Amino acid sequence: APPEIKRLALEQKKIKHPVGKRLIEIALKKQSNLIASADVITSAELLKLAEEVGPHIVALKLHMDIIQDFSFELIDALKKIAREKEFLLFEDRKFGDIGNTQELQFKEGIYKIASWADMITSHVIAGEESLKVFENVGVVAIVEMSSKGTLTDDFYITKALNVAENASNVMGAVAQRKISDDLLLFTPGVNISSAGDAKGQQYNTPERVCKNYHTDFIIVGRGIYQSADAAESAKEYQTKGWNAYLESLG
Ligand code: BMP
Repeated sequence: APPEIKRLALEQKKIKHPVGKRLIEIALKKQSNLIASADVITSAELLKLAEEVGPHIVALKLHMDIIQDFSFELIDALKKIAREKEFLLFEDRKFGDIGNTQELQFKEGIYKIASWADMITSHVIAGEESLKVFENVGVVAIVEMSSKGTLTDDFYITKALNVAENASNVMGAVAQRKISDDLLLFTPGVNISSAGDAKGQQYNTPERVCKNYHTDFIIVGRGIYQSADAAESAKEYQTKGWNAYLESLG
């Protein structure tokens, strides 16, 4: 597709948040709308994966609390790879408490997420004011989940989107449907070769989420980190995701 279409596609979104703008900038430069979910449990595996998928992704999504040997050396090493390969660090913490508790979980404890994460996920169940504590970070609101039987029905989604759109630090939302142009849309539950797992996860292809949901960013976990060659499969998801994104513009 011609470059002016690419420019239009991402700039049509009315994103004011600096982290959202940075993500769009990286996406255009790398021609990627891929976020790899690094759900591995050791520092060594995480760093290896970050090196391998780094060139193909816009952000690396983390669950830092599953790492058995967490340390700030890991954070420093990750930051270095993120800088070199140009991607953001996205902690999928899914906060879901009152503001005061979320603030402690965000800034304190072992992980001190506020000191290194570019982006975080948060539920919006505690209401708009609870989100104010997330400063100097791009917040991605969980408005709809990918799993079978999720409680995020249409009524919840409408109310959650309303909270997300009113909070100035929220740059995007996790959902399985089209949302407004005021927020970036992130869609997990993406896999080329599987329909789901035995624990409720449900998968769609990159084509489906880009064309049917108008997803901006696809999130891929096991499809990449459990494949025989993570770099190769990241490249495949990058190509499939980006092409589907361009085609979704019509
Ligand atoms: P996988 O592609 O291996 O199923 O991993 C999906 C990732 O996205 C996991 O890290 C999960 O926590 C996250 N996720 C999800 O699957 N569904 C949602 O609705 C929200 C998520 O953050």
